[in-house]
Amino acid sequence: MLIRKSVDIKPSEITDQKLFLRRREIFVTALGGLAAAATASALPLVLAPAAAGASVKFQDVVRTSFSTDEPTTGLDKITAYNNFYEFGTDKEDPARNAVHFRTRPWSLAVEGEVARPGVYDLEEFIKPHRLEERIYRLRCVEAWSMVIPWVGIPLAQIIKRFEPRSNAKFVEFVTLFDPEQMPGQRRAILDWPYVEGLRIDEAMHPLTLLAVGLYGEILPNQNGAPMRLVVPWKYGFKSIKSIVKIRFVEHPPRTAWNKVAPDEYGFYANVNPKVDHPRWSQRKERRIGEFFRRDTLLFNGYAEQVAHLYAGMDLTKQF
Ligand SMILES: Nc1nc2c(c(=O)[nH]1)N[C@H]1C(S)=C(S)[C@@H](COP(=O)(O)O)O[C@H]1N2
Ligand SMILES: [Mo]
Repeated sequence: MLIRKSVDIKPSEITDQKLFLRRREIFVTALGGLAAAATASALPLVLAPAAAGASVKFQDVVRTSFSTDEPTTGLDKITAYNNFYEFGTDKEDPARNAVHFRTRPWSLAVEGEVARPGVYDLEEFIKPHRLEERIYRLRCVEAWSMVIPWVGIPLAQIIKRFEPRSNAKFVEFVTLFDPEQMPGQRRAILDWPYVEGLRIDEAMHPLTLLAVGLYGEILPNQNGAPMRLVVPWKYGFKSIKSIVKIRFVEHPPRTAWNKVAPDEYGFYANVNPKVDHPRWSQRKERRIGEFFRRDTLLFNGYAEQVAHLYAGMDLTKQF
């Protein structure tokens, strides 16, 4: 068996080996950074990946009143049942194929209709902010849901610092494009890189979170490390992972899922039990870890906070 394995070794596996070695270097630096931060900085922030099985806890994560008090889904489930097509289309693929994904160093390009465009180092632009815990539901268009204790920063706080101009009506988000690290991108399942978008008022809504962690720890790679969007009243595919670019634009961006199937995945993608997916009902959902299906709620239960954003719109047409 061992001999077969070495004979069958693919170029991708050799690359993985190299990445793994590099990752160990990064991990050592991360621990160094953690020790230094604990003594020197007011806001210790370590976003470097942990070694497999290890974890890096954030310090001083603030609890707010935005969280649901529903029981949270187990960490084992949140990290083993994922949608992240860059790492494969099966739910188990991301946990397996994203192990060696390099998430440090990481920078974010800010472009378009803003006074302060540029390329920002992840840790630098996060540093001025307090990290918050937000326990939100995540409801996938495939009709399953979870309750996840995210750690992140309200996106509005970050956007304000870039100073969008008045003609910035929409925000486009782009995932890393790196087929060498992301095997799913070697196949034309989607028009890579993954792109998502929000109206500027949706992006600035206090519920919209830029997540950098969950369960108090840095984001596991399969959940969108080092940073991903979380828009709790919309279907999961709006919550784009591993973001490298934010573009402020005047017109609605063409999003990855909308491009492949516009009749199935609308730009708004607000959770709505009354608007079925063309191939299945959205009336109910299965909470991962539960046996009986439960009713899906309008705007995923956040109607009180967000319904006003869509006043006067026909949600069956602008789905
Ligand atoms: N870049 C990228 N972001 C993505 C996806 C993806 O395939 N690629 N899948 C989306 C979908 S369909 C869902 S349901 C959520 C799943 O997030 P989770 O794996 O953390 O539960 O991520 C979303 N963000
Ligand atoms: Mo999804």
